[in-house]
Amino acid sequence: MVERADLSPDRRAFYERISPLHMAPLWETFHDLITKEPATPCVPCLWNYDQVRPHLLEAGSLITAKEAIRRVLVLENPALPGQSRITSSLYAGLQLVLPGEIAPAHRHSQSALRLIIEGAGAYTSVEGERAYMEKGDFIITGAWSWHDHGNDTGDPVVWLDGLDIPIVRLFDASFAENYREDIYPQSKPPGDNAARFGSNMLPVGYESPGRHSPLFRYPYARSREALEAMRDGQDWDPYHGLKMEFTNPVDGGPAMPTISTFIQLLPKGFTSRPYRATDGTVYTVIEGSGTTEIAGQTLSWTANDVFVVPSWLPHHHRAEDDSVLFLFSDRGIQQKLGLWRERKD
Ligand code: GTQ
Repeated sequence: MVERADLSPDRRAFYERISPLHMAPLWETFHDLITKEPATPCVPCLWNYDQVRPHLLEAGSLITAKEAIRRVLVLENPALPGQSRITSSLYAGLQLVLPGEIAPAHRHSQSALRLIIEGAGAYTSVEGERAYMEKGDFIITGAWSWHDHGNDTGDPVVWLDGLDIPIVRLFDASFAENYREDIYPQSKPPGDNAARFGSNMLPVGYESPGRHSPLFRYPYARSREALEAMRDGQDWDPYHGLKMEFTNPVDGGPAMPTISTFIQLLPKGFTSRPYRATDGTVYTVIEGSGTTEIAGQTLSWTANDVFVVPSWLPHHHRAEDDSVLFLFSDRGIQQKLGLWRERKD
């Protein structure tokens, strides 16, 4: 019901009469619904890893990965508390798997990505093949893929999870299933996926069973080497430095239909020009340090920090050191729907 002091008595009475019929006057909400420009409810925010890490490890002493199913601290946009959203359309969280633990096998409609922050040698198993994790590696678990996580190393492993939970929620289209055992049977040797789909070849006659990339591990060592090689060209984009998108080798589109993913190199001393786009974006700092100014607010970041730049807020970066950022957003789905826009201010 519209609560407004300046509402005339006859209009108020009318609104009260139609309310029990589950109707409301559009003219009272029109300008909030159809805004002239994006008006995100989200705010910029940074999670400093050194500050967050002790709490994540404390969660490790409160609950096992198995009991929790997924032991994750959700990164909530401060303007959307309790909604498990870092932007309006995306979810992010930090997941901890301690030595000897497993996170049991399941699958769901939601697409997931992992960006490894700490630890080396733990694994995510995707459809029966283990992807061993190193810092900076980017791993996808496409919609409805069986996956479990495990850590046979002596150290904790932490990664950033990015999922399209709010998108699937928007459509009320969530399904999920647990596997009957904790660990999904290993049917392929580690590396099989990289050989088939990550070697600039595809199996002849290959038809993708899903909409996501069949390649599920994008190793940091390879992405980093590529960025370093391109750097020699000194061909810096004034808005992006050097920015590359991770693609599905089958169609060249985003690695997952609902989540687009990028890696960005900003050389020491580089200041990007002010830029904005309709895709609210989650950044993880893989290497380096710097600042990002977002609509007048400055976030200072260093390795392992996570921060969010909401939709359509003008922003620019300054790298204090050679910096590599991993980004994810809903850009691909917006582009498919004809909604995506950018502005180079
Ligand atoms: O690893 O499967 O952060 O299902 C949230 C939901 C991680 C996962 C999350 C999940 C997962």
